[in-house]
Amino acid sequence: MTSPANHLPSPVHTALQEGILVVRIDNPPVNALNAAVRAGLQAAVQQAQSDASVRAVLLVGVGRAFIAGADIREFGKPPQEPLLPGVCNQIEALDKPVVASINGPALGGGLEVAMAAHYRVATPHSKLGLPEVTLGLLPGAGGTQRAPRLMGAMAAAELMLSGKHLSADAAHKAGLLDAVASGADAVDNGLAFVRDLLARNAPVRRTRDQAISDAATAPAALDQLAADTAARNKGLFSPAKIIDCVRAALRMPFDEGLAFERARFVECLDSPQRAGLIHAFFAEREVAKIPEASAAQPRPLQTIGVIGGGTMGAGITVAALDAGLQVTMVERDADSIARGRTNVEKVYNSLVDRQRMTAQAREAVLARLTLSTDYDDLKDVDLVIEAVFEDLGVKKEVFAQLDRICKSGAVLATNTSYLDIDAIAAVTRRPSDVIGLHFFSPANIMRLLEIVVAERTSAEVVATAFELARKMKKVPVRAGVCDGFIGNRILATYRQAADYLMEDGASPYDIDKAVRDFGYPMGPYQMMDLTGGDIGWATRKRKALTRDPKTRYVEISDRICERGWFGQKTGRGYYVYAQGVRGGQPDPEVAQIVDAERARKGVTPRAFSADDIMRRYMAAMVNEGAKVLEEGVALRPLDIDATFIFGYGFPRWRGGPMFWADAYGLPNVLADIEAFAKEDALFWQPAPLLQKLVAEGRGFASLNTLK
Ligand code: 3H9
Repeated sequence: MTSPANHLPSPVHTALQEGILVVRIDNPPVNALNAAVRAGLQAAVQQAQSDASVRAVLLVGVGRAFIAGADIREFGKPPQEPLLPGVCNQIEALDKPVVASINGPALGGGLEVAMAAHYRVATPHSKLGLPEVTLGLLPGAGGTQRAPRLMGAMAAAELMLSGKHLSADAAHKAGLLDAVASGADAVDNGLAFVRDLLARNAPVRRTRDQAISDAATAPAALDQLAADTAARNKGLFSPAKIIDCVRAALRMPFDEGLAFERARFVECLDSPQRAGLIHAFFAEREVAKIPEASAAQPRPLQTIGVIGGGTMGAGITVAALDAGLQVTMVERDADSIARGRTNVEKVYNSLVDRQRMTAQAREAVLARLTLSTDYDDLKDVDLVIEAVFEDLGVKKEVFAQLDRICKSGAVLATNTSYLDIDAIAAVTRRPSDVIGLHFFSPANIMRLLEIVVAERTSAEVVATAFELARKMKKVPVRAGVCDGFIGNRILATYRQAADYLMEDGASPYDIDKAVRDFGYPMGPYQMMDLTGGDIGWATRKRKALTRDPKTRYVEISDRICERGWFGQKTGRGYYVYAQGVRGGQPDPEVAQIVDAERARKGVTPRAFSADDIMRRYMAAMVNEGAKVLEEGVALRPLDIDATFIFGYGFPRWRGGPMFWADAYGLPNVLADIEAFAKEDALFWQPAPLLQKLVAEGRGFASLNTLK
């Protein structure tokens, strides 16, 4: 069979076996439903209809997935016939039984195809879900109408709003599957199932004809769910539309419900959030594509050493244990190692308390942890991560020790967040084995891992670090050495812009609110209170010696720290934190400090709207991002996007700062910077790369492919 779309062989093959038309979908890697697959499915339906010897149809996916959904690379391009909703309707309309035999993921449009079939069976390791919400969409091929008929309206709404994947067992219990097969082969499972149907003369059973089991109670429950969803998904477009579609399923005949769904789907498809979320989906995967991946193989990675049992060291230890690795944690004395053990155990105890883990499983994990106060115990580890106090001298001492002790070929990693890794590597006789692994706190939770490649780091060591990230399910971003690498360097710049705004007239509370309204979970001053003002204070003191005296320096944070107000941990920072009350309250005394600093500097406060605030905040972020790119500290704009989405709370639906900049328009970003430069030309120096892109009429997206 050829695909009419492009005259290539069709990715859908059919074969008649015992009167059963076996339809194999073969579009690696995950059988996404592109135009050729849709055309192939349509042709297979026509074949089944017109060939009298076909008694039933079996749909299977070749390889590791049934179907992972619509081909999301097609979104944003002109739609190509046949469209998936029509194909699903044709499958359902067949008057011979159609069975979907699922192996692996049946997601989004993939599950919609399966729900349009008359029966469903799956291998035990299959995953079923409607994750469109994570891409700014809703199930648009009948999913919002068929899922309520199979599993009930509320369960369907919850599945679609969560984007979660159900296990085969859970999907069976929920009513999505007729059976979980014991065998691993989808064709064998499916053939056995169809044979049984035929033997029983089982009828065609169309999902569209089934009643919704909770039709009486769902409307009121959906109102409550809608209210909860609005509160939970601030700023997101598609969740409310999903609920509207489920309401339509309850209220309208099936075909009207489908038309209603289609209209809402197109609204989602056209929304900028869809574009941002799909960019984030691909960025999450593209970051692992680095030059070293093709140039070298990772070294063996079974055993890890972690130096330090504080918050960071313990978090890294948990991440490594969760990845199935053997971990040796080293601390300087018995008290510190006991504290390290407690920090690690706390995480697993809490899982056991919340019944997310059995006590037995906790013991099995902790059995892979060795605690020691002797560096010599690191002599056999494959990779060691140092997470000690952030001081170059201390780190150099640690690396000199590691160089003496660790076996040849061990990867020596530092978790520094800004120190010069070349200088750390230089104290060893093996600088090519040294790399930065910058985890974010809490290290067992945060997805971002900045992999900092120093001057002499070998490709093999880089590949090993990426392999570690893969095992830990992190989002690895390759960064070069500079003060703060990608994330903290750009953060420092936009934080500076925020401080200027504050001194010039915006209150810290106005700034935090504008940033939250943009989509961040919290603003920069709330963040500072959370992480501890003393950390930034120490950095500012360190940098004071080298700071260009012409640079504008805002001292408000110093005034606050001088009072011992370091944020949440001291009960006071930019906000006051009353005992037992969640979140902080604005502090009138902080407002007085801000006023006093303005007066001391002779600044007459101006009014800034939320839009004024965000334009400066974002312009600073994007401009520094362009500089980071130009210097090769980040490989591509998408690496910066992934850094901020997965490590700094940047709203995923905006696609990351560089993607946002393209959408806002680079000429607009540049015009803003040039306007702000009239107030402070030193801070607002446009990045030459930004100027170049504007002059050439290009966007950051044009730099996303590696040469
Ligand atoms: C939808 O269905 C809309 C419909 O309701 C309505 C239509 C009208 N398309 O993640 P991996 C690529 S919306 C295109 O590394 P894993 C992926 O980029 C869709 N490409 O593997 C990667 O490419 P590369 C709803 C896709 O084993 C490669 O496949 N469905 C798609 O860790 C391997 O992916 C979803 O949201 C796609 N749909 O995980 C499911 N999916 O090798 C999205 C994957 O070049 N997909 N690719 O980097 C997933 O969740 C995971 O990929 C999956 C496999 C669990 C399937």
